[in-house]
Amino acid sequence: MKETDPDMEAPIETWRGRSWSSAFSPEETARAVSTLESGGLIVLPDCAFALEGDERRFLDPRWLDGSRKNIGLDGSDVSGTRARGDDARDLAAMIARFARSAASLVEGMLPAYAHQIRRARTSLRPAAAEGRAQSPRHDDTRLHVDAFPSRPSGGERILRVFCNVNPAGEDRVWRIGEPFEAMASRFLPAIRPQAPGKAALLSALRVTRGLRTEYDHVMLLLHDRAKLDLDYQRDSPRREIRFAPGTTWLCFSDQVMHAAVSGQYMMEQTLTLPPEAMVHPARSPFATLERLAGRSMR
Ligand SMILES: O=C(O)CCC(=O)C(=O)O
Ligand SMILES: [Fe+2]
Repeated sequence: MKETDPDMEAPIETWRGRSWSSAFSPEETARAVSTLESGGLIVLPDCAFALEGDERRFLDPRWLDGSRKNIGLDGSDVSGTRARGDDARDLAAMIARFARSAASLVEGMLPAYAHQIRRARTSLRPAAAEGRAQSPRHDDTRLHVDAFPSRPSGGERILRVFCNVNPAGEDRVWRIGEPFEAMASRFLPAIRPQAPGKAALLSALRVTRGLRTEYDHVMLLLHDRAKLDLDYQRDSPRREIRFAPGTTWLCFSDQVMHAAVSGQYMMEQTLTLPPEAMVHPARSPFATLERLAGRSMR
C-alpha cells in the first residue's frame, strides 16, 4: 500500500485506492503531514477527477484567452479564458467542483491544518507543459520552488493539489530536485537583502498586493536564479516522476524543487497555510532561510 524511498530526502508516498472523500486513519494523517513537511509528495494514483456532461469540451487549449497559460477561478470569477455565457458558467462550475473535491481531500488527509488552511486559486491547465513559456523566469520546465511576484506570502506555505485529467492516456511528467536546504545553501550567499524602501514602493505602485517581505524577496530570487542557472538545471540532483491520468498528488510547492517536463490537461488547487500551523514549523522554508542566512526574513 505504501512505498517510501529511504534514499531520497524527498519521500514519495503512493497510496492506492483513495478518492476525494476517502477517510484516512490517524497513522496515515500523521504520515501525510510528516511527508509533506519534509519536502515530499503524496501520490494518489486512483483519485481521478470525473468530468460531467460535456465538460470534456473544456480539455482544449483554445479556451485560453492568450494572456496566460491557465484558466483560473478565484471565488466565483473565472479568468484567463475566452469562454462566455453558458460556456463560462459551465467552466466555472467544473473548476469549482474540483476546488470542493480538493478541499474535501485536504480536510480528510490533513486534519491537523483544518483551522488555518485557506483555499486560494484553482486552475485548469489546458496547455501542454512543454513549450508554453514566454521567458526563462516563466519556464516551469526548469527546476524551481514556487514564489509569486505580485502576491507576497510573508512565509505562508503554498500547498498544492494537482490532478492529471488527460483524456488520451498521457502522463504528466515532473522532475523533483534536491532538498530545499541544499538548493538554498547554493544560491543564498549571493543574494543581498532587499533594498530599504523597495517593499513600500512596490506596494504603492501596486506591483505587489501588500508588502514584499525579506522572505518574499529571497524566495523570488531563489526561484529566478535556479531557473536561470543552466549548469544547475543540467547537473543538480533530480529524479523523474510520472503521474498517469487519474492521479492526484500533493506537495508544498514552495519547498519541493519541481519541474513540469511534459503532459497536458491538469487541474490544480492552491492552498495557503501559516507556518505556525505546521506540525514541524522548523522545516518551513521561512525557518530554513532564517537559519541559513542568519538574519530575519520578516
Ligand atoms: O504544470 C505543472 O505540472 C506544474 C507547473 C508548476 O511548476 C507549478 O504549477 O508550480
Ligand atoms: Fe511550480
